[in-house]
Amino acid sequence: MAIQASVSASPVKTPAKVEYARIATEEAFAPAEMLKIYRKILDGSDPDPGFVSLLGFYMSSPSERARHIITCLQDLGEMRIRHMDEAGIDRQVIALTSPGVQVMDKETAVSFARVANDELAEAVRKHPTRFTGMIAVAPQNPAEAAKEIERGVKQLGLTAVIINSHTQGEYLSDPKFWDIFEAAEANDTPIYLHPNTPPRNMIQPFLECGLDGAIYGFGVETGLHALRIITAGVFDRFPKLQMIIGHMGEALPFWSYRLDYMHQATVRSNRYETVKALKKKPSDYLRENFYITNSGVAWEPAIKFTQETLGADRVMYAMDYPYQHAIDEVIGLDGMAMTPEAKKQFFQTNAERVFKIK
Ligand code: 1DF
Ligand code: MN
Repeated sequence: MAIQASVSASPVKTPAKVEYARIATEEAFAPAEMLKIYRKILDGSDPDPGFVSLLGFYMSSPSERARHIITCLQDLGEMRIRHMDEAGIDRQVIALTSPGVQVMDKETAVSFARVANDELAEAVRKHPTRFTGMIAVAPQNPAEAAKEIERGVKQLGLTAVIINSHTQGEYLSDPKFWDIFEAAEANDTPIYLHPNTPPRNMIQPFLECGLDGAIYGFGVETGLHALRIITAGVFDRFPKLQMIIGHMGEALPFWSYRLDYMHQATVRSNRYETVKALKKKPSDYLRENFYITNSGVAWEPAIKFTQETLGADRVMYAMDYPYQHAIDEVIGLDGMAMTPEAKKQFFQTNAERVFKIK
């Protein structure tokens, strides 16, 4: 099947009314105050190269796409809802845009996560039928992150956690972060592991050819992160923990066979101290502990492959507004050759269950 990608908000007609609600599950916002903090970091000494390449670009480029994105990110009101109406999106599940607070110093990150969560919760209270929100946390301080997860669930009514992949080069596979997993499991809330640009010690070969961002670096870095979490035994320790990964599972479903074979071969040969036996195969954790969204990938064969290998109850729709604000993709996905039941799971009912939408 041919690949048809569009690059901007296209002047196409609003998608027709359908038998299901369309819930978009990886949608981004950025408070103006966060962009001010970002400006300071960018102007400071030796900022993270991936951050400079990504947010440094969006915050300074005069291009139409960058202006549109920066404008849309800051709105949690009428403009966003108009864009949703134009695109036939019934509900957005919204999270603080990447890299969120993870690029900030520890103290600022902890305090700004609270500010952002309060702001998002307020928007959700104002528009309860259109918005659902995720809890931003600062992995820089795992104990505070755990507290914020509890506050987000119990006091703010937010129903998932957003973590934008690595935190200044550190990965959640390190047990020092596992208070976060414990809190997510205890509060019955999934963690959306969203991409970030590759960290300082990984980015150079990506950066020199312009492949560090959403085109490829995001997927490589975040797929690696999810795999590190699996192979570190996180789901043997926290079997009820659920994670969500976008961009068609950052390609991990496609890797399943090789991951299972080589993981077992590696364990058997005692090749690495760090590769330990797990209770299950890597692909079993993908099927039992991960939900996959199609953010950035409006492509029927990839969606069907993932439904076939993980189950139709594990694959959800996402637009990735405002980064991939493409109405024609919605129309294309409405037209997928799929049973009405599976299509409704994809667009609506899986998200309702995962994000506790009533
Ligand atoms: C981009 C893409 C930026 C995604 C994002 O957040 C993002 C991009 C800063 O195109 O630069 O979330 N995305 O998920 O594909
Ligand atoms: Mn995204």
